[in-house]
Amino acid sequence: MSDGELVGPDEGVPCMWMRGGTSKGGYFLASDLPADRDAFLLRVMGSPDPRQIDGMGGGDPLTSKVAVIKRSERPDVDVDYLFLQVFIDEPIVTDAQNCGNILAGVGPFAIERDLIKAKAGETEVRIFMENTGQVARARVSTPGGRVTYSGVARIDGVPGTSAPVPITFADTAGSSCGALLPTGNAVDVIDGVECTLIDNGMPCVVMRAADLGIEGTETPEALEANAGLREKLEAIRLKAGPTMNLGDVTKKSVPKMTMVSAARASGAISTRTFIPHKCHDAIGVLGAVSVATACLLAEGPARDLAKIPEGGEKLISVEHPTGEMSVIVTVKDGGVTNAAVLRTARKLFDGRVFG
Ligand code: NQM
Repeated sequence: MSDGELVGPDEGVPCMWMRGGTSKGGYFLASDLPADRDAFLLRVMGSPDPRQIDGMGGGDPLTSKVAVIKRSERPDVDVDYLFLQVFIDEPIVTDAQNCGNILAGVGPFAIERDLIKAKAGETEVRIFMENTGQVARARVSTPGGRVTYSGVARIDGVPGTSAPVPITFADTAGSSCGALLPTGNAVDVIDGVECTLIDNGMPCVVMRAADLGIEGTETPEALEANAGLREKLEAIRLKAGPTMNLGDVTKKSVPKMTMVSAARASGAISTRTFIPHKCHDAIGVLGAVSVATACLLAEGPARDLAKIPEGGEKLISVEHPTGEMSVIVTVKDGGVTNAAVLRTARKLFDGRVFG
């Protein structure tokens, strides 16, 4: 263990590489990371470089992610999880956002590293998300007291099937912005575009696709090639950031920019999301929870377009470029109190990584 000491380039530190949901990254015990953590992680990922050729990152924000995990000292919590986004083309490592996809690997990793003991059958792991100060509960398949990654659960954006990792979130409103609607409004107009500035686990700007001049059915590649669209989104984002209590967001990966249109399949709403400079092939977990919550507001671009089921517990299917993400929300007194999603995870590699 390096335990906060500097680690030479030829020594390496213990690391597990995992797919968590539709993302992928390095999972570390906090005690294994060296004192120059951020510089080390940039070297591990191969940043800054668009191809990350000299590192483990895949040249995509969704494969340039890190989870730092330790046994928790908090009551009723098993482990603490810090998410770090390693930028690709700039020397930036930021904890300014959470990640609900990488979260899916945290429970299995914690059990594999003996931070908690598995039960026979299934093990619930209570995870304190340090980025936002909230707790998630993940259920990990542990037949015979060992983690298994094999199973029959399927999530869009990942080929094949794996063991299910159901995750429940409670009280995620205002996770980073201090309030569900940080400006106090369901609708704000920025650069002539009606926006819902919302944070139910992930700060998001929700806009009508049509107001940005797109259909909302385009591929991520087509949207990324649309320089005019990207400029408009970035201008709105830079203005939205400070009003969402996020300060200057020039060098931050939040807020996420989601353009909504009517569902095309049998879902509640269709989305295209910039995270914030690349268009997501799917949608982030907490991003989907925030967009699903925007669908339930009394007004706003998402509310106007969404098909909402009846009842206090609602399945909101958020369509995205590679399928859909089902978010089950519990609604009480007009507000969302709980959200649940199904994810899967897989151990890809366990060894030492060199930075
Ligand atoms: O919103 C991408 C992802 C994410 C974040 C992003 C995420 C979440 O797909 O909880 O999962 O929006 O940067 O991993």
